[in-house]
This record gives sequence, structure tokens and C-alpha cells, in this order.
Amino acid sequence: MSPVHNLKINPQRLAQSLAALGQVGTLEGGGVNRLALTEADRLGREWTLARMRELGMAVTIDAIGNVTAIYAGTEDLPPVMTGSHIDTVRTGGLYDGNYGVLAGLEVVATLRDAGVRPRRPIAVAFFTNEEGARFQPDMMGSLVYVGGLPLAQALATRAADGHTVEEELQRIGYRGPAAVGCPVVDSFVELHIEQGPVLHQQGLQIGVVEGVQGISWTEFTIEGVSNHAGTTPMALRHDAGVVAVRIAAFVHDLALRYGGRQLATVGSMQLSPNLVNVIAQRAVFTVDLRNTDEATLACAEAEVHAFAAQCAAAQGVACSQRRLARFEPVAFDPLVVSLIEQETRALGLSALRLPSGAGHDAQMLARVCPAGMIFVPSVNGLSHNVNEFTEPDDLAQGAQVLLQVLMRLAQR
Ligand code: HGY
Ligand code: MN
Ligand code: MN
Ligand code: MN
Repeated sequence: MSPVHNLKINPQRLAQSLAALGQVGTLEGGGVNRLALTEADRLGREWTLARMRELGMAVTIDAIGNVTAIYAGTEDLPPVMTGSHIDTVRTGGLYDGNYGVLAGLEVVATLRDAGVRPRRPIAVAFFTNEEGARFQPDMMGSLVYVGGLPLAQALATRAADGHTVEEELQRIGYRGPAAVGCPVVDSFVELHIEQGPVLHQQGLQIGVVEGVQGISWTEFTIEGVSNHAGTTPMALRHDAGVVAVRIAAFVHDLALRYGGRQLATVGSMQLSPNLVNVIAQRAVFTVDLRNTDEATLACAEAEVHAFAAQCAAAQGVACSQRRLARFEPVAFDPLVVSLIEQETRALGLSALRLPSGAGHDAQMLARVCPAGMIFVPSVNGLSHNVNEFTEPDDLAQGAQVLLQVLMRLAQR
């Protein structure tokens, strides 16, 4: 057996690190809130950096706050990179993103304990604002890292709370000195929970991810006329609220009508003045559309925008849109996908090839190097939910697959 297959990650150490990071930004009753660039995110970054330094890794922080730690190889070659994110949504779980970063550090700890230096360096990264919950687009840090979004544009992005990315990076001390821009990376493999029901429903252990579906995020603003709920005849209203909810219902029904892999979500909606006896003057809401097929996704977008315009005109209100994020479907590198499948089989684990429903940093790194992803099951498919859970055995097995895949790539 080659030395790679003698190396075993330490499940207890991995579980302890997940629990420890899960204490940072913890919510009463469980779950985590570490929205990007908040104080909780800063504390999570500090904890993770300390862990990287304990492992003797050389750490770099770039101008958008991406953090990369290097475990040196025997040769100074482009590294094999792994990683994910440690920012969370407001009602996050312990595993989304965190698992991929901490499993990468567990792989390094295992190599260090065994005194093993692969030929290529191994890099473990966490990228800024993967979630896009506070600042859009999502995967912002990795998108800047691969040159897909100008740094200045990212830094100028303003959250609904009025702060810009630049201000918040400065405030938490993560406007790093290193220039952005991906140094040459040999390959990138991200380990992540599935966040959907497929593996858990089918009782499978590993997801061999073939790609990531397309994502379309749009913010709609409807401007009507506020008026008295008790005196304004229905025919004379310019009700921003009713237009917003009609569009939300249309979006939902469109996904049911399209079927297949079409998904549609209105997850955020604010009415103003938001009072029981005042016809809404303004409505601001978001539409999240996803599909593995680009043409179908574009068709869904066009239908939603046409309906919104027609619905607004009928009610005599103004409708404007702002694109928050738009990513076409991404296919991962077939050689990396196949290598993940080989190492999964070598461990005797059950596996399934599938697309990712969620966006991930790997889809950005795929623009600059061969990339792939490994999934482990999410119990009941729950994620972006404080009850997100993955069995410890599944966490350990995923990390073991990651170790073996990284070593195969790093020995090339
Ligand atoms: O929305 C997503 O898919 C990711 O969690 N940012
Ligand atoms: Mn994630
Ligand atoms: Mn997420
Ligand atoms: Mn994600």
C-alpha cells in the first residue's frame, strides 16, 4: 500500500475543531451567526488563523480578506489547494463552509504528525463572504481571487445596513497586505456538506460533485403610493405590497411549472411603511432562481421580469430591478472528478455523482485551475438552518477522502 493509504485523519480532532469554531457567533438554542465581516466573522477568522499558525503554516491575507495557509512540500511548485468559507448566513449551522476549511487543516495536521511532506505544497484557504447574505454577490472573495470581479468594485459594495466591504474589512483588520489575484494553483478540491437531501435519502456516503448549477439573484423595488387602508377604494390603489406578493407567487409557481431542476425562492421582502392600516408605498424583495441548464435559467429570468413589468403596470406602480449575482452553470474537471471517485471507491465508500445545488468557492477556482468537490450527507437535507447536521462518521469519511485526493494531486 502506498504511504498515502496508511495516513488516517483523526476524527476526534476534527469533531473538536468543528465544535470549537461552532462556539464563535453561536446562537441561543444552537446554530451560528457569523455574517461576513461582522465581529463574529472576525472572531471566527482569528480562531482559524491561530489554528493555521499552530500547524506551522505560512499565512497570507489578501486585500479582500481571503486567507491562504501553506503547508510546504518538498518542492516549490504550485500548491494543491483546498478550503471553503467560514462566514455563515444569519441562521447558519456548524458545517456549511467550516467543515471544508477545518477538514483541510485536519489533513495538514495528519501529514505533520506523520512527518509527511508531499511533493507539492498544500494550501488551505478560506474566502471572504462566500454566503453573499450581507454583501452580494455570493462567493465574492473567491470571485475577486480569480479575477472575476474587480477589487475596487467589491470593496465599494454596500450592505443594506449601510456599510461597505472596505469599511468592514478595515474595521475587523482584514484588509490584508497581499495583492489579490490567484497565484498559480495546481488544483482545487473543496469538501462540503451536500446541503440537500439526495445522499441522506439514498443512504449514500460520498457525493462526487460534477459541477454547480447556475444562480440568478435579482432585487426588485416596487414604488407605489401609500394611502389609508380604510378609505381608499380598491380601484384607486397603487399598492406596492400586492404587486410584490403576486410576483413572489408567480416565481414559486414558475418553478413548479418548469419542473426538473428549476428552483425559485423569494427569501427576503421588506414593505414600507409596513403598518397594518397603510397601503404599502414600497416593497423591496429578492428573487433567487437556479437551474443546471443555462438556457432554462435565462428563460425563467425573462418570464419573471416580464410578469413583474406587466403586474406593476396593471397596478400603476413603478418596478425596478438590480442584479445581485449571476453565475452560469460550472462543470468541474473530469480528471479531478474521476480521482475523487477512485479514492472514494478505494475506501469502500458508497458514492453518487451529482451537481451542486448550492454555490461554492470551488466554482470560482474552476476558472483558473482543475477543480472538484466532495460532498457528505446532510441529515434530512437541512442547511442554512440552525439544525444543520452531518453524522460524525460521515464527516470523518469525507475528510479521509479529501486527504487521499489531495495527496494524489500533491504527489504528481
Ligand atoms: O447561495 C448559495 O448557494 C451559497 O450558499 N452562497
Ligand atoms: Mn457553503
Ligand atoms: Mn451557504
Ligand atoms: Mn455556498
